[in-house]
Amino acid sequence: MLCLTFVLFVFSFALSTVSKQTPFDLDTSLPYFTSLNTNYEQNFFELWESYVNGYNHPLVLQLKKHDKFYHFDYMSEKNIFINNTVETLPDDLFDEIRHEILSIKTRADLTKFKQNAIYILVRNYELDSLCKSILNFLSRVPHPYFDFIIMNDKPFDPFFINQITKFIINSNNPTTKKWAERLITVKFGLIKAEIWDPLEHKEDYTTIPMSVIESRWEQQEEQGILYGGSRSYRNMCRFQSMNFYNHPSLDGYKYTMRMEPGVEYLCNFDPFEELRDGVKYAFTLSLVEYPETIPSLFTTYLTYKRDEYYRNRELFEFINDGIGGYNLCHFWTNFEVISLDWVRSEEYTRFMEHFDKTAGFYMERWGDAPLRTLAVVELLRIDEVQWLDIGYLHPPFVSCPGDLKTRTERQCTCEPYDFENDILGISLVYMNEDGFEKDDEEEEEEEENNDNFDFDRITINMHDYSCLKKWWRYGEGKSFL
Ligand SMILES: Nc1nc2c(ncn2[C@@H]2O[C@H](COP(=O)(O)OP(=O)(O)OP(=O)(O)O)[C@@H](O)[C@H]2O)c(=O)[nH]1
Ligand SMILES: [Mg+2]
Repeated sequence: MLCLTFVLFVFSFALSTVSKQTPFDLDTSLPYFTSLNTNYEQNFFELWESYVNGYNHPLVLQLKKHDKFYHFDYMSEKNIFINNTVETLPDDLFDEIRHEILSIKTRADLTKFKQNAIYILVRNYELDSLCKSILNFLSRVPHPYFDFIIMNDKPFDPFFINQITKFIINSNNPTTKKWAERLITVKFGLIKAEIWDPLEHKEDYTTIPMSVIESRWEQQEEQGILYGGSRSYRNMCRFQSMNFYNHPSLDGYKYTMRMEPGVEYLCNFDPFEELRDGVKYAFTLSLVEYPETIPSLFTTYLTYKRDEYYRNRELFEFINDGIGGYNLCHFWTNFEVISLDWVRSEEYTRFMEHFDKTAGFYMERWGDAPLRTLAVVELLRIDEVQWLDIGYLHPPFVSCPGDLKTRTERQCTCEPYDFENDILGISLVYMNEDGFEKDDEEEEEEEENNDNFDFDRITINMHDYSCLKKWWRYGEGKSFL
């Protein structure tokens, strides 16, 4: 049984206290254990009971009412912030932290450290691939004691919660375990239906009839547009573009690094420590968007009325195709480090609402990556954006530092060059056994046979997919090559 204290926060006053014990050692006597006792919570306990009794419980719990319930917070009973704030920590404990995390010299540094979080949006069935990414992350970051904020539009399965907290807090790594237990809180946030899926209250969202929207999805599906027929993918893109940072579980944090299930970090790095002062957005890969997913995005952008926020658009050349259009370059948001103060600002909100009111997220299939990119270009200065030269894999693309010294220092396990063809590349492609790129027929055959794709790392010419060269030219300037 996990030796975890299960702490439940809600944002309003407590209405009642639940007296059941869960295997997370829920201690209802703690003063901060409060509960609105919603159906969600009730269901959660029922689900838990069936779980401990060995029933084959459903993976996804259907939630009838979750308007008041926001998140569970988990921390070990050894967590030093259960009874302390940064200011009230005893001096000897603070000294111990300073010796462990050298970048923390003052209590203000510790406050700053605590304001960083890893943010993950995920589904219950992605448990395995998320655990792998988390384990990989924990082994790559020198002091991986950030809080984890994990969100879902469906209630998290208790088994999911159990495993994830175990990997993050009770990690088997003895060198990090002590501080993980003392410093990390893991929060499991539930996203309200009306925030996640505005079409549930369509009359408040758009006058476009549902039949019209659905026929657009069918058309896009027939055209073979990636996720063209998916409502949930669209909800996800809209949530990542203009909502995640307002979830109450992120209150009090100032920066998040986004993580996704299935990604790998191929070099040592620290997503927050490496940020220059004043940076509001950091990325590692920049690619070209599928044009058919965003037919009207750029014209919608051009109709945005600037006012006092107008900032000279220093970064516009990065997305300029030279003839008045969009060159499709975007930051790949599945890895991003982002200032929450920035995205919570009035200017960012107003910018996103301009797009959202056209219902383009649903009529077309706008990804959060081009949306975020346009916001960066519109609202940030060059010195507020940073390219992080780290090794990162989100299949099928990978980035790897081009500079040997960087790769050595960061202990990278990736290779950035195709030596044979003398090409600097960024990509992974599907390979057959002979080492040649798989053609469509081979891939289809594999899919039919349910074979796993073999990923083999080869690099391909970055001109074809990557916008990094443009970034070096119009953004910060290139730092290698
Ligand atoms: N809770 C929840 N999470 C979702 C949903 N759809 C996507 N996500 C998460 O949102 C993130 C982006 O979704 P992905 O499916 O990875 O989208 P993508 O990266 O554009 O596409 P892939 O190439 O398939 O990875 C991931 O962290 C997913 O786990 C959903 O319907 N519910
Ligand atoms: Mg993904």
